[in-house]
Amino acid sequence: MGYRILETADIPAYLRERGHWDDPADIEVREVSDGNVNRVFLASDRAGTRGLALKQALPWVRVAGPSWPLSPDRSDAEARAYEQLAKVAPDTVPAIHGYDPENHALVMEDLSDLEVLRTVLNEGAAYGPVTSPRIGELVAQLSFATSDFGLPSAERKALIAASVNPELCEITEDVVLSEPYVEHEHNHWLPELDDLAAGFRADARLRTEVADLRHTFMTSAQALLHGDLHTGSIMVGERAGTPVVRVFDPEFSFVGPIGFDLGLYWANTLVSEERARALGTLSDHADQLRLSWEAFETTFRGLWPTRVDTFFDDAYLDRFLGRVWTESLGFAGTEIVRRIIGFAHLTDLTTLPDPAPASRRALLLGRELIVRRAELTSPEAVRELVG
Ligand code: SR1
Ligand code: MG
Repeated sequence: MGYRILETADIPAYLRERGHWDDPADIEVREVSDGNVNRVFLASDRAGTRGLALKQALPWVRVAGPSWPLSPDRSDAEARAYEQLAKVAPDTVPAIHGYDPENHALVMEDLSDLEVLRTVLNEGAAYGPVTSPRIGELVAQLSFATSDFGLPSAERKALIAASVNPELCEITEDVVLSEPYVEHEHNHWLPELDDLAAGFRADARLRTEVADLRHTFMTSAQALLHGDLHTGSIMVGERAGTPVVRVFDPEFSFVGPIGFDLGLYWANTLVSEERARALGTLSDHADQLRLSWEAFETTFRGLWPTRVDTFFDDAYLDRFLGRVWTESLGFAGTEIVRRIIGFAHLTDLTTLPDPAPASRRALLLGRELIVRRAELTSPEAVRELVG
């Protein structure tokens, strides 16, 4: 394989070797891998005063094992994305202490004082006023800075070339943007949803709209994306009494349509809303799409006067943002659908005592977002649809 796959016992010596830790005898390590794709370890000193996180890409998809091989070079995309994110929003990503391309390992800030947003929502917490605005602002900052509005044309071409991430894009093109609409071994669903799963596969209108979104994903090089911006890629909490939001895991990053990042976040907020509705714990769920969009739009418009190419005029900005809005809704719909009848389901729904009714509602909402995205011209219109 040509590189060292690190086990828990290897981490102290590895951190010493890489200059991250002086005394390997004073390190305790635990594996905390949680996502579908990689391994993550947390190292701390015995006094519990210092911690580091180490993430390593395996040559396969972690949850599938060697039967689903995947180039570990995806760690390069993640390291590059963190560099860009740190330029525009250093307070919204973990500090990166080092990247080892030979072993596909990133050493970074330990965020274990924070919690994964999906986890806190599943436990019944509200979003609060900070998280969604911060996510919208971050998407605007990253996307403006890496678009043709933020970078001169030649630099943009270099960024696009440097950021190609073919294998992970192909995973998205497959598991999000096609497999749920055809027969595929990755797909699974609750038996109570047999009718909808079959109906979606036979739905020609839906298929064409998803094909349109898939082609947009494949061809629309608007800006650098996080690429997998769901509520499991966001940590929240407080430090010194101040709310903290950190976005991590940008290994699916590439230069693509901005609406893919917003859409994934929106889908996950809408699914969290269905969970809360089912449990009778609805709080501020219904505000999150609007809050993140408003922050995105305000930040993007605020950056517009700094654009490097003024041939793009103010009327074009309106048109551009309208397109981003519409595409975001469509991508949100595809993310909802794949999380229920495709691969990689969401604990928001799977841990409900009776997941079928909420899953059904979410699936139908996902379809509407895809096929009616052009008619839904405001957050209020989406609200009416959600009901
Ligand atoms: C095989 S990877 C499946 C999913 O996990 C990641 O977090 C992405 O969301 C991907 O689609
Ligand atoms: Mg991930």
